[in-house]
Amino acid sequence: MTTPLKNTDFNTTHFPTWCPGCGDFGIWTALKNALAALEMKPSNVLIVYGIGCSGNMSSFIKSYGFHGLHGRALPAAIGAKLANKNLKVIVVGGDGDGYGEGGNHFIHALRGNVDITYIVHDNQVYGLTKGQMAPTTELGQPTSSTPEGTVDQALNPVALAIAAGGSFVSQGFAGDVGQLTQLIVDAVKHPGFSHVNVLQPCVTFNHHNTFSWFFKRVYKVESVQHDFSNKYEAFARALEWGDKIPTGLLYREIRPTWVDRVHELDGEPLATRRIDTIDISKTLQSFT
Ligand SMILES: Cc1ncc(C[n+]2csc(CCOP(=O)(O)OP(=O)(O)O)c2C)c(N)n1
Ligand code: SF4
Repeated sequence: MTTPLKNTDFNTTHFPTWCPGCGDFGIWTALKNALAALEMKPSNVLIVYGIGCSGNMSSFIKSYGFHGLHGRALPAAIGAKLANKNLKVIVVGGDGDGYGEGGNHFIHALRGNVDITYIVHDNQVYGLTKGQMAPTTELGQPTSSTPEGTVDQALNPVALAIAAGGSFVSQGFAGDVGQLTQLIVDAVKHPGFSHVNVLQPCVTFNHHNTFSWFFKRVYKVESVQHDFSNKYEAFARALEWGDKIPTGLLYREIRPTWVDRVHELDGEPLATRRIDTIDISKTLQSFT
């Protein structure tokens, strides 16, 4: 009998260098929890990282890793997945990296539906380079590059993901590690491109979207009987920002992956896909 994995099995010899209190710690814990719950050995998973405080996680998680160019994590990850379809591929990056520099890759990854998972640390600023405005910075928000306030409308990543054809679109919060762990587990098990946008307070450079600001606004979509298979309902929820912000699985559909489509062109029938359900409650209890 094999010994169950623990989240500490994914630690490296480096302790994170993030600012004390940064939301990145919650995402780091949730990702390690999820890898352990999924029984994914470090040698069976590739994590591709963007550039930023978020991408610095490459030094703090034990697995195969690739830390490439700013905004180019998704194409590297898709290439790796297509070269080795048995590899579990996860991408970790920031909102600047993924929705700014890499915005085009994000849109096309969503519609392509390659079977990888994309976790975005959405802190509404460029953290590593000291707090410049990011695509998700709220309109009018002063930042180090816009001291008098931004004039661009903020991008809504989850609404964009649904509109662009995402087959698994979800939103977590770095202050709720339990829910985020479950979302990452479900995302990795989803057959297709899965997107987890994580609301992640940057305690050093974003003094507006703080932990307490989010705690007052986030609510779990399960608590309002949200139908994640209804695209219109999902889109309406995804647009919410301000007084209330939804977390949880917003939208999911099962459709052929990019590889399935290629096989179809080769004359093979489309695979019948299903999502396995596993009970990770016991494993989760051991993390609390
Ligand atoms: C092509 C390119 N442009 C700019 C930079 C400088 N740069 C490094 S990290 C970064 C911002 C990262 O912000 P984000 O992706 O939001 O991640 P965070 O640090 O907030 O986690 C920038 C602009 C770079 N490395 N490469
Ligand atoms: S600058 Fe912000 S995002 Fe980066 S480690 Fe510090 S608190 Fe976290």
